[in-house]
Amino acid sequence: MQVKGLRFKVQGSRVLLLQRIKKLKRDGVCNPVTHVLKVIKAFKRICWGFKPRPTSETSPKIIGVKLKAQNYPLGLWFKHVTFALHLAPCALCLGLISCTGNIKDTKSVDTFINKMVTTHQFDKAKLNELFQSVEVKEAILKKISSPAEGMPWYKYRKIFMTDARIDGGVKFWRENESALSAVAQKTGVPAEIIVAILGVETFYGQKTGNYRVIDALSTLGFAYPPRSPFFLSELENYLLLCQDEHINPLEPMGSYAGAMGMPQFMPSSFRSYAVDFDGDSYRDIWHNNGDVIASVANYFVKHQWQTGQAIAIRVSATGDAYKTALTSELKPDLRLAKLESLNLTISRSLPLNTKVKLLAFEQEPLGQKPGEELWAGLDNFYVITRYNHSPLYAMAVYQLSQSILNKKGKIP
Ligand SMILES: [Ca+2]
Repeated sequence: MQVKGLRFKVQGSRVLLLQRIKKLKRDGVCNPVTHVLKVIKAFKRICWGFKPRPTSETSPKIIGVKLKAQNYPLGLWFKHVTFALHLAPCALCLGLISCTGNIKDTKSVDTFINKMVTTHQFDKAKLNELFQSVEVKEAILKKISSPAEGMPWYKYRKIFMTDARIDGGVKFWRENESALSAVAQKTGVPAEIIVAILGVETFYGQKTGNYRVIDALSTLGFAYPPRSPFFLSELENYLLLCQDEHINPLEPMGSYAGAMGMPQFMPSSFRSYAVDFDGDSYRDIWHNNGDVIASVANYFVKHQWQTGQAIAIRVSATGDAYKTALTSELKPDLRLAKLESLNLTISRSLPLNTKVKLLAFEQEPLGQKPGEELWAGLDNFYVITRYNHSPLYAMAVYQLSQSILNKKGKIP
């Protein structure tokens, strides 16, 4: 049982361990990886050379596994089993530790540093010193694989449409009334949308992330091949913004994906859209609510927010003809006349030349039949999806904004 249990533990850890280590090794990220891989390889050879016997509760030690029918000398088998039993726990620990180590002296980091030196005239020695303090975090690699946007709307909505988040929005609005009013008047972006963005992103600044931004961007840039170009570009932008804003790159904290401050701007967004509201020459999206509010509004202005226009409107359908209009694209693509031809009725009158995007949001199933709620997303709904490319996200922001607005109006 002991051996069998150990075997399954190793197999259960295989996905976490071998995939990560192989990726890290391929990228040359962790120095201990080569050693760990050898140990794991030896252990894998041994453990996967056997298969379980039918369960035997009384089986001691080696009983419970048996050799596969293959050429595997008994002497070598015992030698390997002994070796594996001694080293397996050590290998697992080393494997996990190696995935949370620093990343100095690797080829990909050197390439990145050289680019920063040649393109932006950074000091090579200082960058080498900086990256000696940067760590690859296994927890970040796990989180990037399971975003909340993968869940159905009726579950996603419950995360954000809570009394606490609505009340928090009213409170934040009241505490920052003057900045919100000034920014809304100047930009045309409604205060309730700015407040709702901050509510969804960070609970009004209460949850801005527990990772050093540089660790998050380096982990995903150097150790997560599917998004490596994107995150290396963000790392480049991050170092540039730290230089511009006179920030120590090791200090700012953010999300596991490197999103920063109260509005969770990625570094490239910070450089393009963050603004200084209070005139102190710094764009402080971590602590200065005025800068935060103005920066969120500026993000929407730069993505063509349409002042005074609706965001999303409920639609009802007769029959199934509307389903041909449901696509993964988010940009409004249907004229109102087309809606009528698909037997759709919009709950509010709009100018005839308005374009909308038909969106279906999955409702909690009643019995065996899944339900859906239909909405027409307008240009401003599309603008919200530029903040996060998800219709669920944009709908959560919109509905939260309306709840905050209603509640604020009801409380004197
Ligand atoms: Ca400022």
